[in-house]
Amino acid sequence: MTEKGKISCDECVNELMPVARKVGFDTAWDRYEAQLPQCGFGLLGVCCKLCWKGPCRVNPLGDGPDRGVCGADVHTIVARNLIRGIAAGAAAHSDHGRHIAKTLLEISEGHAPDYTIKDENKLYKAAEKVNVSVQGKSVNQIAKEVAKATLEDFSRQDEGIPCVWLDKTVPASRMEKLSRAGVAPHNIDAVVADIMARTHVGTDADPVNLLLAGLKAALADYTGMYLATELSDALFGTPQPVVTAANLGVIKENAVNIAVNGHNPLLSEFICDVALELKDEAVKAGATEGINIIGVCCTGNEVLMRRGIPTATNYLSQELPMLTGAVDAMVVDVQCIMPSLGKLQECFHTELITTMNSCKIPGAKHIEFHAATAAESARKIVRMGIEAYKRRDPGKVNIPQRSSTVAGGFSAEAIITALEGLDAQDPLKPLVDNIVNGNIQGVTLFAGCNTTKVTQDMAYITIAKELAKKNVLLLATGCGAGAFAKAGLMTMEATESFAGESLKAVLTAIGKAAGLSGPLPLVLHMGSCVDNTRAVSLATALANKIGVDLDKLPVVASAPECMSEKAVAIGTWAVTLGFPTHLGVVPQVLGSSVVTDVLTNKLKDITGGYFIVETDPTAAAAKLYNAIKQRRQELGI
Ligand code: XCC
Repeated sequence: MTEKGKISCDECVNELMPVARKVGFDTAWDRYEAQLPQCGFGLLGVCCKLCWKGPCRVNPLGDGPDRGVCGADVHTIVARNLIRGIAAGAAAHSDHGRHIAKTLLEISEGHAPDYTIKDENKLYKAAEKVNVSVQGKSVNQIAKEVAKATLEDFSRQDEGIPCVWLDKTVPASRMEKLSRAGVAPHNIDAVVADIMARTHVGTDADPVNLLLAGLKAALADYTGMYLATELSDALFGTPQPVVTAANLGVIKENAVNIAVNGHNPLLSEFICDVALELKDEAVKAGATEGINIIGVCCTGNEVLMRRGIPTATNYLSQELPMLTGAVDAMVVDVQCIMPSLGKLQECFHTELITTMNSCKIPGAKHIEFHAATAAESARKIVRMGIEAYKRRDPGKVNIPQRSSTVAGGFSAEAIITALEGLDAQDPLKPLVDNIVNGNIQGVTLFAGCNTTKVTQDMAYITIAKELAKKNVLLLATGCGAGAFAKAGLMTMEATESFAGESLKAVLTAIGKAAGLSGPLPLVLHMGSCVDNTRAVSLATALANKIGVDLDKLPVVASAPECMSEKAVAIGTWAVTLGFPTHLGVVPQVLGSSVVTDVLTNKLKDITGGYFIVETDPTAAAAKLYNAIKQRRQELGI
């Protein structure tokens, strides 16, 4: 149980816990409880198991051995553990990006006939970023050259040339700073491999040198994310504002419910298409409302942003949709998928279907996804859902009737389009003007996960309300966006209720100019975790417009429930790009005073960014606001 005793702010969780008990299933919260007390050495980051002479544990309080068998001290151990996490995060995000880039290449070569390039303008924008001229070339030819230029960010051997998707997406002054510090990656894969190599036993022992390699890997993570988002937009469309719903009430009793879970839109897009195509088969099976696709975690965010597919829940409560007894299939791709789902599906009729070679789960059926046969796989999966529906036990159906309206789809482009309503010639001007005059004090990007260590979603909601009151513009991605969506904070009503007066006035002016019936939502949904780079693209546009570097902007980031290695990588690049970045969960580094000092203090001198660690949400909001105020002061506004 978390300190305050409440496991989640999401009432659906409380409602379905008795069902979990009834079917004899331990949820993530139960499993957390069973782990307590968690290992104190692990929490401090001082346990080293990089070689089989270990595991070695160093007591940072000086009570016991102060070195591992090889002689590594606590600083080396903590730094090595941390940067291995960053490398894993970078590997995960960039593998997603590589998959998208390779699919673009396959499409351009005619090997993925089911796909089309839905947003040619976005492809042209990508071409400009990777220095591909579009003059006189066919869309296919451009796609091919963009894909190849992008894949060079995974293969370039010249260490003097930085990754193009980093170089062209941050202000020139930031790029200079990164290059000077020697942390600009030339090749995503090489940088990840470098971390594995330098953390091998008996290699890099200097904590600062290790951390610098970590910053480089974090920027490789950024690069992989950026290209994943931009090329996904080219393939599937750039999100535009869309209204949908969130929470378990989106599951329909009279429909074949198919949940998409994970991160990658390559297959889920087809599942959505095929759901429409096979509606009659579902109706024939008795599902009068046809096929209902629902999202979980970030695959959910992807299809919410582009198609308005409702979201069922975020990471920590991903076991809940199955517990309703009304999910007929859950299709998963990669990352943040709980292995427990394999066990849980045994209690229900649900088909759990894995689709990627790198992600198989005992208990699941595997239908391997290939770009060449995407629609065929999607049809097979949807038909499995229809068959499972016929086996659904109505006696086990238990759908909490709770859902909130969500206005999502706020890509950077969508925000700019909305601003064009106020100034068609210079859409960023109204935003800059309102930041300068203080109507908008600053911007906070909420990112990151859920964790059992705190009350699910609570810190997100508390910090957002505190900052909104103080006229801070709020953006969100990933499971943070899921928290706000479920809590009804992505609505115009939330703006009316919780925004400070001047923020409300600005959001209303933009909303009205954009043809909405009221203000923009209190929290703008920018997408999945890979889409955090959408916020950077907006920040970079702002910085370039004002003529300053990113570390001068009153822009901060917050990850109140960070958990995954991807979140560690994201937090690290946010700091490397110059943003004050809040962590609401204590990072596993406190065992080393050197590493802690670099991350929360010394890094400021190199990148301008720093970590703020604060587990109390109200205090965190105050610290984030102070960071914004300080930036404003330094800018003289
Ligand atoms: Fe995973 Fe993206 Fe974290 Fe959620 S936020 S728990 S990484 S699903 Ni990205």
